[in-house]
Amino acid sequence: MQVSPMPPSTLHGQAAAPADVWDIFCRVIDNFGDVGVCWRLAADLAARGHTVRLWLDDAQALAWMAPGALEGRWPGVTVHPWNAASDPGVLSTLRPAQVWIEGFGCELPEAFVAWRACTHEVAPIWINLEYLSAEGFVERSHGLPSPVMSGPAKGWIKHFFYPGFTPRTGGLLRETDLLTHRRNFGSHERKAFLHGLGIADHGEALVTLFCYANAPVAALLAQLRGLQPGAHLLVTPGQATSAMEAALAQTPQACEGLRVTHLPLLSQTMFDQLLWASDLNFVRGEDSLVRALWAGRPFVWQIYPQDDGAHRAKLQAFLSVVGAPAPVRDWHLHWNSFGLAGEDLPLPRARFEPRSEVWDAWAAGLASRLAQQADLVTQLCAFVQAAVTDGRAPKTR
Ligand code: TRH
Repeated sequence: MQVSPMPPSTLHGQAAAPADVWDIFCRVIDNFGDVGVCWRLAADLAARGHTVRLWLDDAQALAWMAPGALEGRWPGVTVHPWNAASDPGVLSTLRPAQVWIEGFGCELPEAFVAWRACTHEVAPIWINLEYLSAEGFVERSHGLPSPVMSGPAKGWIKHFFYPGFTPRTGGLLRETDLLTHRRNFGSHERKAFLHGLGIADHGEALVTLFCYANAPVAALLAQLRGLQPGAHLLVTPGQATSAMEAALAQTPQACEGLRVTHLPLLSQTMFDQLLWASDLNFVRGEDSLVRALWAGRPFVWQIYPQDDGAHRAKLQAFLSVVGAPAPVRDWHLHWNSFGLAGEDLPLPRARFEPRSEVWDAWAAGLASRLAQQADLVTQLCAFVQAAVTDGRAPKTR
């Protein structure tokens, strides 16, 4: 079975018929991105009328990321421990799903696959959801089939589904009401939001810091100290806090003249609002990058480091696809190369103005341009619908 990606132009406004049940499988490698992306996907599908079971090997982060999710208080989504998918008692009560999503190439539990192969006549539409990248292979590989060669599902077909930034990819997660909420987040809402976090707005540039521990924070602090009328740095817990501590250990007076607030872990909804409220967002990995894009505010992305150095090409591909102007490009290169070359790369302050017209206009224009493309869930539903309509789901027996 080969299901070609739908031409993007046909997807706008298309209401894919809700599938009965979707199973999403996710293994947490590290950090928060795996669970963050899979949860957003699950919640978005549920909001569009689908029933979703999310199978996780480590669901702890959901307690703060999506309050109520673990207690089953999120309409349309249930969260299940990974091992339960191999439990015969659990399997015997499961309604078969129409769609399986294998998050980031995690292998599905064999007992789960075997149960399906033995008990149900029609195989699910099986999709391997890949990591986000702007590299050229994404357009080439999006939608390609991958036959299962052995095991209980031998003869079935998985499909690669690649998120991306261009119309020939699977697009980006964007809930149907996200941009309306962002537009309605005016100065009154911003003030109330910040007040809720205990932050008084004194008119300084508000800068959110969500980065890995090796980010060149000392250099950033030096840049922020020179800003007029001042800067207020909002530091997220975990690695960003460690990066701050490392900077202060290096230069104890690094924060002089700066306001610094350490934030608690916020729900994803509040995290989005934090990005909308800030003048400049430092984000990392995959999901927070996408949210910074939708915020339409200036941002700097720290890419998830890979041992083989492959992240450099990935960063360059991103900067080209989003048409980053020179100051934005410079900032990204500096922010990401520190520690790799072992050099103290100077950050060009003159080119760094969180409220600069170049940066503001580029970020806002990019958000509008990307919003013209069909979002990931719309595309996934269309993909599934095409496979179902064509009757191409193989028989299991
Ligand atoms: O945590 P990350 O570094 O995750 C990474 C990347 O996804 C990377 O691509 C992947 O390979 C690796 O994990 C295994 O960054 P990311 O993707 O931005 O995920 C962070 C999530 O945490 C995102 O969903 C936003 C959420 N978040 C909150 O909801 N509240 C918060 O207060 C914070 C700080 C984050």
